[in-house]
Amino acid sequence: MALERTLVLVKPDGVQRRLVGEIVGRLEKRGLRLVGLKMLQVTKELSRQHYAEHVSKPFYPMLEEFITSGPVVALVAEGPEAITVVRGMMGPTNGRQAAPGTIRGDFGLSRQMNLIHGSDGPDAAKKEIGVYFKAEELLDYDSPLGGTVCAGDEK
Ligand code: D4T
Repeated sequence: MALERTLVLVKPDGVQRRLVGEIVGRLEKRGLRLVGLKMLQVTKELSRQHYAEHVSKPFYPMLEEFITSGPVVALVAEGPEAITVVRGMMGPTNGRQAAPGTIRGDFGLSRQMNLIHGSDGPDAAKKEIGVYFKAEELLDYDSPLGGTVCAGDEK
């Protein structure tokens, strides 16, 4: 079992709807450890870096307009299988198809304004953490309560 780091964004709709605490709180309550956290304005250049695989798709101009429309909260969450765990908590891309209990299923109805981004695999996580955070912005700190979140052989 791998201890992983994943990049999470609370997108502009999440910030505007005052859902930052709710979304970040869910990640914390699940047991994930925050190792980096900040609010920032995504620029067009940053959007193109983040969504490089989507830049040539028909929906990209609208996606760029949305993701640059207001501040986002970016964070790096760490935990055993954190990438899969966060993807499960998010629910599928389209909020209308997301099950109750997921973040998108509890708070969203949109495919574009879907509140949260989470890396979809280890390669994406590595790339996206590098896009949003400098190495010195990620903090390694003692976490005595970590022992109550999962057993040693689960990390
Ligand atoms: P992100 O990457 O934001 O966590 O979302 P997903 O991983 O769930 O979804 P994705 O990469 O397929 O899409 C990225 C982003 O584009 C928006 N989108 C997607 C859109 O506006 N119209 C579309 O047709 C699609 C497929 C939603 C998320």
